Amino acid sequence: MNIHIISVVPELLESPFSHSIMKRASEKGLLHITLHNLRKWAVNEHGMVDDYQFGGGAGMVMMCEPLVNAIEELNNKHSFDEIIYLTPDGEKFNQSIANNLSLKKSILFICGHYKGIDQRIRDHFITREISIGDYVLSGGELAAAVIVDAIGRLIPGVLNDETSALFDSFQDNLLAPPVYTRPEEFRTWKVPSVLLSGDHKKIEEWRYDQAVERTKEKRPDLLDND
Ligand code: 6GU
Repeated sequence: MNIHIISVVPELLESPFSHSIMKRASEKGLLHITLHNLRKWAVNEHGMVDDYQFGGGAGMVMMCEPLVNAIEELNNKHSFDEIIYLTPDGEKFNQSIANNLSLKKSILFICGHYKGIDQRIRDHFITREISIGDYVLSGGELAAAVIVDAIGRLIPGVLNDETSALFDSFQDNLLAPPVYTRPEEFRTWKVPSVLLSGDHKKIEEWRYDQAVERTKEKRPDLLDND
């Protein structure tokens, strides 16, 4: 999968994709992430990419010209399946959107800043608008990091059997069950005996029951969803 990200602070995104699973995905050639600095398409030598909003009001708006030039240049070269604008007023991100996006070949993410981008860009170029939750971040970069991580790990071959995404929380609208590792007893606190029984069918049943209990207790909203 090819992911391109346009941002005014691409440096913010260098670290999140350089470690652990995301790093492995790039090394295996399964995920290519390219960061683009919007200032490259600035309207003047001062790197101008935003301006005051018509009608008055506090806060700057990202201008049409730099972003449209950037989007058109990149889209001509890479022909994106989706051009996604990251914004607090977008559709709320979840595992089902992550699953859907992980099947795409090529995605362009646009990180908003300030008061956001000129509406005409949204009207004419953006295919999807996504938010990562009901709170406001100072820019779309951290949201891009969250979304790219969530979809990157779903690309076939990125995770191995041990880290398989099939058993993640949310894949079946259930939270994941509790997990334990050695030692079997720590300060008198014991690991549930079923996990040491070697009876795989019983272990599966226990995990499922625990997942349902946990979901009822912490996230009952997930259970009334279907
Ligand atoms: Cl995608 N962007 C910004 N700026 N704030 C957010 C967000 C995105 N999602 C939640 N809050």
